[in-house]
Amino acid sequence: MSAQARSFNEPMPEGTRLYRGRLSAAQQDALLTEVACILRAAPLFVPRMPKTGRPFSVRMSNTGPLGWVSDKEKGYRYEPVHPETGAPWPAMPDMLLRLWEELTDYPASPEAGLINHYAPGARMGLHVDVDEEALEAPILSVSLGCSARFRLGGLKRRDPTISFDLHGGDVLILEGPSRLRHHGIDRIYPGTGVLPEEMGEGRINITLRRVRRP
Ligand SMILES: O=C(O)CCC(=O)C(=O)O
Ligand SMILES: [Mn+2]
Repeated sequence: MSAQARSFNEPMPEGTRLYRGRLSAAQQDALLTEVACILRAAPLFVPRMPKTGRPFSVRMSNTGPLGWVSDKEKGYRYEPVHPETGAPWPAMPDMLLRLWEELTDYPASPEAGLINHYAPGARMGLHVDVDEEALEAPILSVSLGCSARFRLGGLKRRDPTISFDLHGGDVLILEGPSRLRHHGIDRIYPGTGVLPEEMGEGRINITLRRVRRP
């Protein structure tokens, strides 16, 4: 195991846990194969901003009983079915459920696995994950494919931010005092990772969330 894979917590604010290289190359490949299968059943869609209808640059899909969606009319929310196909979201891979069990002590499974696809040029503005009732549950996010610049802010939008890179195989957890920190992706670094061919160049991020209180 490389020194990078072993490093556990870089200096991070309380409640922010970064596991560098938590997934081996073989585990990343296996997970990407599962994601490819999920995306065949639940194709990436373009979410839109509430009210303006402006498209996100990130395309999304979901796995698990609930999926995060957003459109002009009804805004940010969780839905049990895909907004375009109307089909239930595909089941969450065991690997992700096990990762949640191993790294969190939350007493219930995640309900939503939001899959974000960043093509070169895509980004995600500074935001807070706040559409969940179970705000006491951690957010666990897995990075695959190309590396990206992650920005972590404070509880208020204008608080100072820190930035660090997330690479394929990294796992980031926001919980407790960090659960409501602002965060976003400034950019991805094309050419730094590989996705299955049908996904094209870019980065996949899977964000596991508990939505309802158990
Ligand atoms: O892509 C990432 O690493 C972050 C994604 C994110 O913050 C979200 O989906 O809410
Ligand atoms: Mn988020």
